[in-house]
Amino acid sequence: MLVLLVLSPLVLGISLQKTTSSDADHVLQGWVPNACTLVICAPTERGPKGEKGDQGLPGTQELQGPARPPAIPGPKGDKGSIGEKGPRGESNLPELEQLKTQVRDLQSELDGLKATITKTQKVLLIPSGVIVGEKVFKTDVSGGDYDTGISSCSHLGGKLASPTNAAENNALQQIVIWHNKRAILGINDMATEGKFEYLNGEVIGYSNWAQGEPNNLGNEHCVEMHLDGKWHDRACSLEWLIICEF
Ligand code: MAN
Ligand code: CA
Repeated sequence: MLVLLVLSPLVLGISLQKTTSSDADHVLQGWVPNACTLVICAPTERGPKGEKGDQGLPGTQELQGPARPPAIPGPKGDKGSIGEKGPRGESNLPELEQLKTQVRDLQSELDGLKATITKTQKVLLIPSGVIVGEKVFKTDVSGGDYDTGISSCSHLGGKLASPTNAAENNALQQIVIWHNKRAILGINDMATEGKFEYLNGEVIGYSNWAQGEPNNLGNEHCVEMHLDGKWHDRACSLEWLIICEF
């Protein structure tokens, strides 16, 4: 009984709330098993207007911008060469300044990585290859005459080495020295005596002839590099270290 007394106001309260909805009959139907008191007591006509209720709770705040992202911490690693790093973590610097610092740090990190890659490539190529500019000279340490050189380099996807400037000549000379063998170049004057050309038929734009060369001694149409990096014209049937370029 006591329980009923306690519960009835609750039931009543809930039921009254429901009756204020637009479909009171439907709602009452739904509550019939436990709300007979309400059915009996509910007036058929509207009573006088009640006073206005309390003002509702304020709505949730809207249109607030998204939460500011936390400060971006600087990347790990050594201090770059460009200035001191800013404070890590919660910095008061404007976001743009933080980004600029990050870009600088990344740039110096990238420079470091590039240098490491270059060095690694260089070390891995020794003693059979050298990188110079965009070009790579490499030997598989095979030997042969001019025709063999042409075909074996082509087979490997390259060309017989043809230095086109002093830097390339020095790089090629390095391999010649490492192997202590003269190398055959991708240069000849087979088409016209004395007119040396690259393999594509273009007249050479750079040369490093030894003193007195080319002398065509006994009909020499090929070119070899000696250990001092100097060139000599030689008979194409001789054998040399084959160095290709890629
Ligand atoms: C031969 C000739 C010379 C050349 C030497 C190189 O004597 O081809 O021109 O300089 O060989 O050993
Ligand atoms: Ca010669």
